[in-house]
Amino acid sequence: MKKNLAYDLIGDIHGQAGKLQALLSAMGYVETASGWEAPPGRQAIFVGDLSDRGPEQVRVVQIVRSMVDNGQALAIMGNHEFNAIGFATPRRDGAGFLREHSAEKRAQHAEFLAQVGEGSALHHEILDWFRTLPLCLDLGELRVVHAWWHEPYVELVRSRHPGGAPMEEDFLHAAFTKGTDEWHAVEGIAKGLEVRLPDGLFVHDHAGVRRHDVRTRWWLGSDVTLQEAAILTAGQQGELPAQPMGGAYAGRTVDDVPVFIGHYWMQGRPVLQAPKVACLDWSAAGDGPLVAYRWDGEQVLSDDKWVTAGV
Ligand SMILES: [Mn+2]
Repeated sequence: MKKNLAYDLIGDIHGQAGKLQALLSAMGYVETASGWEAPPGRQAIFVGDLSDRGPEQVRVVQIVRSMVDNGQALAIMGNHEFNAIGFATPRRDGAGFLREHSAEKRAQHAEFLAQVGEGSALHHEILDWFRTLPLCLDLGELRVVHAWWHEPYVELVRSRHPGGAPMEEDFLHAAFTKGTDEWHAVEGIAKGLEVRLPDGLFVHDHAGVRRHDVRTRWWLGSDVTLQEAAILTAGQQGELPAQPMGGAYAGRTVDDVPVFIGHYWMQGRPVLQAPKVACLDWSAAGDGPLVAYRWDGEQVLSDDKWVTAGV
């Protein structure tokens, strides 16, 4: 297999096939009879969350899967793929499914279930492919994870599920059992570092749901205040106190290998989160663009390398 010199890292697509095709075209990828082809010496990397929410989720999976099969792309699992697997996997004890079928969780997943046909052969085929995706990638000179590169969790998931082969039943059951090491690791890697707000405080997430936990900018390190670290939708930043995060907080700055992430519904024009941290999710699921970072081997990232499409 050819050695790739350069990668185009692509953010959370959430069924927006039009934005994906526009972005690939903008970067010189070409659609052929066997799928989309990367420019010579390049390969795409998808950071997860292909599914849920958008109008053409099956199409997006087809495009990305054919690119992976043809050596034109790599892909990792996001929390939405992980949840899709759990939603359709029966518990061994017969008590329902690994991810509960509550009204809230079914609503989050309803578009996907409708588009694939819940329980259909296509549904199972897509999930079988999702199960082969790794939760993170370490390519030596760059690292890719959906939400949080946290070394202890990375080591655990790599040893239990390196990707390529389907995620095993034992690991899957453990990862959907709250409080296990596997549960903590997958929660962290695919959903990020969340902290509980002080008593009585809450914020609203991008869907307007009241939350007592907030996602944090783990990449700012541990010497930050709650107000600085919390990732909030516009207008809420001043509502949290400027109190230190405390000794147990696991945030860490990235000083070695650049890390690419998705997940966080960033707003506005794409910018780096830190010299070695790029978030690729700029709300393509909503009104935002689908975003790529064109990486050519640099160890310190640059705001000159963004490509956007779809708005
Ligand atoms: Mn996500």
